[in-house]
Amino acid sequence: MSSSLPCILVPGKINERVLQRLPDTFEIVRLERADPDLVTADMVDVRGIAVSGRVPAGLMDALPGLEIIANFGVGYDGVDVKHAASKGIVVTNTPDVLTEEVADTAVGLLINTLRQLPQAEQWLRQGRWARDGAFALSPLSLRGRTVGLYGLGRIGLAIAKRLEAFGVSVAYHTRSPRDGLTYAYYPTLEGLAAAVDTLVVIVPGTEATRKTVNAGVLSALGSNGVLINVGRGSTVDEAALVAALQNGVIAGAGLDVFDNEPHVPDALLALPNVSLLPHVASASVVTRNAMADLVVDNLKAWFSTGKALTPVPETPFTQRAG
Ligand code: A2R
Repeated sequence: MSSSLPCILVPGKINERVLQRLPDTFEIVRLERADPDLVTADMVDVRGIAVSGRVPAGLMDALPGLEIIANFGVGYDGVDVKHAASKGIVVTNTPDVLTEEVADTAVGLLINTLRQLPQAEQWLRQGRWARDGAFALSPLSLRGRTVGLYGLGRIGLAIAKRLEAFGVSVAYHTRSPRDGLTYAYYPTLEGLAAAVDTLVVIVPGTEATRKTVNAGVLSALGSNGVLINVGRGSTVDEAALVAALQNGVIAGAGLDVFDNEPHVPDALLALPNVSLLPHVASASVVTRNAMADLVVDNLKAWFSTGKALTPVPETPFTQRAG
């Protein structure tokens, strides 16, 4: 690790385009996983991390020259951002470039959940249409629904705009109301859940949002209620959700994210009234390429101008100000 190019550590797996683009400007070091015990003495030159996944405090502490962590994804709950901020390390994420893709997927998942389209396709593929006749009518529909958004940031707003075009009412809960919008605002999540029959979760996975979609919220959503989660699995109390789905407390759920990915509880897999996706909301080639480019461009900007393109709010540092 003696070249004059800044040295970037890539722990674990990351999008191929990041690995293709980094060597133009950087020296690359790979680590099997984000484990400080795997760091060797020659990694003392590491000045940046490009990561899709976790960066624990211990890994930051093991790299004395670390200046920047470029996270692949808008959610950066895998990075110990508090620790990074305390050490003056800038953390970047990939906002905006995935907003429309995730909003598209959220609406697709909502309709799949309500209209059982994945199950209907299986019916066709298994030859049951010809053998057994028409697929059963879906008990649920988007028609006449009121959708509550838990989170109305970049992605939440893009979902809300799509839902307006579908002719359904939209309401939301965030900590502070957004100016200039006509959607009904609810200062509590339980208040929102009680006012709507469809709840779409699109908040970040933080301590403040952890398990906030709990038994009380699900009960307020009611027996015609549908929960869609495209934010983070940690926001939903999964055991309470399974119980609510099993007992008819709510009618159905569509989930792209889970508490312990890639492991999905058997109890969820066994339920007929859920639609499950393997965390694919942003997972198209075009959008993942744009995210990869933003990871690399953040690192390039940091080492050429001293300013990252998209630092997270907790680490608004520049190289000069530190
Ligand atoms: O609470 P506010 O006013 O800061 O609104 C933000 C809301 N939010 C919360 N709402 C209620 N209780 C909380 N504890 C809470 N924390 C945050 O979530 C805002 O409306 C929204 C976040 O929006 P953005 O920062 O623009 O994020 P973006 O790009 O929409 O992505 C959201 C999440 C990512 O963090 C990933 O976990 C996932 O979607 O892909």
